[in-house]
Amino acid sequence: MALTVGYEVDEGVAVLSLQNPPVNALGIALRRDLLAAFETALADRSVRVIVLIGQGKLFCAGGDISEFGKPFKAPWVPELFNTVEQSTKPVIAAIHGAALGGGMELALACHYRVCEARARIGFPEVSLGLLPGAGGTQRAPRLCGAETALELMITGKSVAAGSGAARVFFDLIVKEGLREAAMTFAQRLVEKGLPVRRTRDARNGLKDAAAYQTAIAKWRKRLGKGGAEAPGEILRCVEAAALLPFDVGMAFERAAFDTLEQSETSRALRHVFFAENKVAKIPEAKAGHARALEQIGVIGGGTRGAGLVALSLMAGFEVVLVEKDAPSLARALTRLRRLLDRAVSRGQLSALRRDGIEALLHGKTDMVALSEADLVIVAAGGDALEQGQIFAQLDAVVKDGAVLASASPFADIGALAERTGCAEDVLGLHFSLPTQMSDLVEVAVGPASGADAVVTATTFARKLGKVPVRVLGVPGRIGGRLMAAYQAAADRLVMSGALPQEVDRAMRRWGMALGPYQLADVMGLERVLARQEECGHDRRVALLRALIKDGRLGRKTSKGWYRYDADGGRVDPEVAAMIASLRGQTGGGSFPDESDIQRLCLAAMANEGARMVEEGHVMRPGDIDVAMIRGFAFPRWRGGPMQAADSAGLLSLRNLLRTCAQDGDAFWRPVNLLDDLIKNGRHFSDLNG
Ligand code: T1G
Repeated sequence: MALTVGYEVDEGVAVLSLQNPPVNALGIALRRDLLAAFETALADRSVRVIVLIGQGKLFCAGGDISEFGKPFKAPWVPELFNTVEQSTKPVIAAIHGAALGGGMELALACHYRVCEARARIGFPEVSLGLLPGAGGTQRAPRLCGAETALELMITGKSVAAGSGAARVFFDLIVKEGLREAAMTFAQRLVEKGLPVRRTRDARNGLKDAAAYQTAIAKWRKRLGKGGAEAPGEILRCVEAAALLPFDVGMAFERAAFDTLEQSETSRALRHVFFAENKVAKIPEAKAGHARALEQIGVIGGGTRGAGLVALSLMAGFEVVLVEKDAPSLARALTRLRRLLDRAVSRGQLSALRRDGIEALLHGKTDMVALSEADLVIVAAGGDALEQGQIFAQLDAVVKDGAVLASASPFADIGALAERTGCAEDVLGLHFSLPTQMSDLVEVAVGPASGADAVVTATTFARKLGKVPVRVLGVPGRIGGRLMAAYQAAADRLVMSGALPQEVDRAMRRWGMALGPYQLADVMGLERVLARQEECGHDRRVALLRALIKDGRLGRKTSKGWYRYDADGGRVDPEVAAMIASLRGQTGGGSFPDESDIQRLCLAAMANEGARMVEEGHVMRPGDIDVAMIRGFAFPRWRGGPMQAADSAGLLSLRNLLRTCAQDGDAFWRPVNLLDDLIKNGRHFSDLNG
């Protein structure tokens, strides 16, 4: 087994190189090899100074996240870093690329730090539901004070080592020549006979006690009373750093870390970290190659189309926008300019770039203008027939190899491909709305979609800063189908005794940003009805139809499931009366309590997700989790519907579905995959590969 730590001695300087690709994560092999190399350097009488440096693209990305949730193997990082800090010979960290989490904590345990100015440093543990558990909460504040420590640890954001507050961690910051600079620094240490300098003994960051306490109070107020798990624990550990002796503070940090590491939230967030890495692993990536992408065509400048044009322009692409006639084009350009101006106000686009960006845009009313486009997105055309006609016309216009994508979440990609002579270049690109704010792009693959087209479309989505998730190109995609199942479950609950506001409150308390009825009013009830019908839930939409018939289309008509005025939305007694009247016809059932509402909605989503896995629509349950978190505001700290179902227990959810299915409503019938997993003692997470 190749050593994960290189060792060489150069004129009394022992250089220990971390070489555990791809990111020098502090897995057990690296920890053991680092300890052994360190002990060798300490025992080698010719060694006067020790330099730690990373091989590859960065210094160290921290603890090995795949090890969490399992018993830790010695040496665990806090102990290893204490060994580094207790060294009798000066230890220098030489940082390039990134020092994140445990990587930055390793640097803090060293006595001196030399860093490349552009290297990223930070403590992203909070994004995993954790805290810096290898001395970071105790050592960092001793150097940088509470404000910078809390800003870095509670936001989890990385900063350039050469920027503002981060400089305080480093003795020398260089633009390039890191290794030479570190070696020169080491020689100087020897020449000057500089001693070891333990961060645990530093006081600079603690000297101004008032400022320290002010920062603690500010962040405590910002976190609010509850103080969400990891952020609240980080605050308490940083506060302890100023109050407790170092070793007691370390014990305090370790206890807090162990509690978080065992929590459902951290397990869920660690799952999302790997799931988001895995969505990139698509079968087409092996054989496919991304084609050149310079000019993007967009047909249709409505809400979705204008959003796509804005995103493409902001990503630097030349864009040809085609509308059916001049008035429509004028309206589309007005919509687009509003989006670009809003991007400037949000800081997503500089005013300077805003001025010049329209030079990349060509507004046209004839598809022949798309003859040079590398990728064309069809964001127009209502039903399948219209979409099919557009694709047939496109086929006659575009150049060989142009990728043709439907933006509609309900388009049947196979059917559209048959209307062209280039089926291998046809697929779907469904940007969840609002296109500017949502990260998700569902790459809908048809039966004939070629690897190059899929890789090209996926690359395009990434260049727009989106998260592409692969799905089969059948109507509904991931988000549409799971949100339709969520809505269908809620509608059944309302017809069996719950009120819309009770379902909404239950789901908001469970962690959803909005309940299904609030969301329906935002989306528009006609669009919800169309989605329910497209996804096969057209039997239980009588109530929805009744509201639409009553002119209740959602927020845009100031009434939908709720009534809206200047003060926002409020419960509308008329809706309750409509429900009672309809329920009277079907007979209300027992009123489900809040946890039943939550479990039933989760069970419905997870069951639909299991169906998509079983039918091969998606590659992994984790892909569904990423899609729902990134595109449909599913709470990240729940890990996504499939992870949440694992956490809730598949057996109990399956039994809940079975109970509901007893009255013959097929909607609740558990799919076979659920039974298979339960029978074999497995979980959705076992299918993530
Ligand atoms: N542990 C395990 N695997 C990791 C990893 C990590 N820390 N970081 C990356 N990987 C894998 C990743 O899954 C992918 O695998 C491959 O490496 C390349 O990653 C004790 C408790 C450093 C900015 O949260 O942010 O330290 O998909 O594609 O785009 O107090 O990786 O190829 O099989 O993302 O160049 C805290 C997480 C850990 C940093 C590089 N550290 N990593 O981005 O590469 S907890 C983090 C990143 C901790 C201590 C605490 C990024 C990156 P595969 P990649 P990249």
